[in-house]
Amino acid sequence: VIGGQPVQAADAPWVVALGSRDRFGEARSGQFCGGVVVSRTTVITAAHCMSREVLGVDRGAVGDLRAIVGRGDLGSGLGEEVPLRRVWVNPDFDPATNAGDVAVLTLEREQPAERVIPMAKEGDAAYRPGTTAKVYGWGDTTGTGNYSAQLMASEVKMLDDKRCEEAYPGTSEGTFVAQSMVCAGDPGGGRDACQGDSGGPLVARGRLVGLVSWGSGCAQPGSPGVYTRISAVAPLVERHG
Ligand code: 4AZ
Repeated sequence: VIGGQPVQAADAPWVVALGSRDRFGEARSGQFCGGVVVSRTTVITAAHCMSREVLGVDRGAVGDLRAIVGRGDLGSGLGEEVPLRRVWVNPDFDPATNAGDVAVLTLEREQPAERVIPMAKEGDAAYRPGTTAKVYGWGDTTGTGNYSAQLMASEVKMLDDKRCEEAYPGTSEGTFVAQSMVCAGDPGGGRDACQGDSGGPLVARGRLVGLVSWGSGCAQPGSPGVYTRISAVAPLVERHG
């Protein structure tokens, strides 16, 4: 997260770090993506977080993946590392446009209800352009590879689809598709999600509105962040969670 502030786990209990058991000896608990608790046994993340490139051969099998909950500081032993019972990656995820960037992870252990954030529905006021939102993650804080051990959050604005349609008409990074994506950012630049934040939450009005998905660079004026539209994937999440 660029332009953010540190956040304690207690203030964002639904934020998840995805790590891998074979990397727990490394700094930052082997964190490689974010996720969100959307039911007592379900975490969602980006489909692209489950790709071979992101998981990496050295990260071992999917059986070694862990959802780390209740741990703001990845250097601490707080919270718990929950194994996954099941991983469902949206088969309709399109890596050319990035549409449908969602995966559903079923947890081995039920989580307290306090860790669950409600998903926004279509037409929710939280999607209105101009609404203040927050994006959370342990990703790059500078755009130069400075990952954070502490959970960070940055305030951004929900932006009109037009902003992203103009910025991403069909670029090498992806194509903005309004029905399955959300546009958010800081029009002046300076605040944004970045590498390592993928799969983590975008929250507005107490509801999950997006998952960090893609963009061109980080926090550049005129290149907003693009998020998986939660209202569009909620039915899939309910079916596979
Ligand atoms: C990434 O590479 C990434 N600025 C995530 C979010 C954004 C750009 C890149 C949005 O995971």
